[in-house]
Amino acid sequence: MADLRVLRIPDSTNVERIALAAGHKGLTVDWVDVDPDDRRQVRELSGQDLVPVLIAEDGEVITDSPRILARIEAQWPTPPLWPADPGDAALADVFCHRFNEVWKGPPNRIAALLGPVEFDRGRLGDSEARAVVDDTGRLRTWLDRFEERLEGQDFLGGDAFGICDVTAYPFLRYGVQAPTPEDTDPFHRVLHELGGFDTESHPRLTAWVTRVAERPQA
Ligand SMILES: N[C@@H](CCC(=O)N[C@@H](CS)C(=O)NCC(=O)O)C(=O)O
Repeated sequence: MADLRVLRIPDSTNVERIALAAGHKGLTVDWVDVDPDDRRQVRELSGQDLVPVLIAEDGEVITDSPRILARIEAQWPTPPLWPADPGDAALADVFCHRFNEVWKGPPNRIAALLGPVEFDRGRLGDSEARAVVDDTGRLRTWLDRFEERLEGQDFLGGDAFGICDVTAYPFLRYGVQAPTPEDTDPFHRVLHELGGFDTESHPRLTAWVTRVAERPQA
């Protein structure tokens, strides 16, 4: 029997967080593949439509990747995802909270404006076009902050792979890696096309993507 049972859809950034965390801890996952266009199973089990959803051994159903990651850390503390020092652990939580609640805003808003098929800026009104420019600026400025953060350290939280990398990598990696042809999520396209970076523009962040891409995933 696997250590974890998790509902997922293809190309889900938040699901990839669980795969990275489980890989780090050497846990096995029984993945339950859900049709993205038919969420009945997800809804019946968890009362909402989003994945990942963890079904714990005791039958508890947990939604929301940060809560699932906290649960995994509590049950399998070694090797850790959070720093041992309480102050550093609190700072890692602040980073993750900001990533989830603030960083995701601009690319999500741009994806909503540009639409799923064509990034047709021509049909945007003036204020919408300005919003895309402003949010693209935010996305790119924050790439610079990540680049600065990686000076002298291999991972976003310090010298060791941890919760900050698990939280950010599935999103930031699109800055280097193109979405697969099957992946039609406009959010991923925004991250790749407007949030793109390379060894010239962001050498440390690009090397970090390569480093985390080599980590095991369940
Ligand atoms: N806050 C949730 C967000 C979950 C979420 O947005 N999941 C996406 C996949 S990454 C989803 O199920 N989206 C619905 C859809 O694609 O229709 C988490 O971190 O788990």
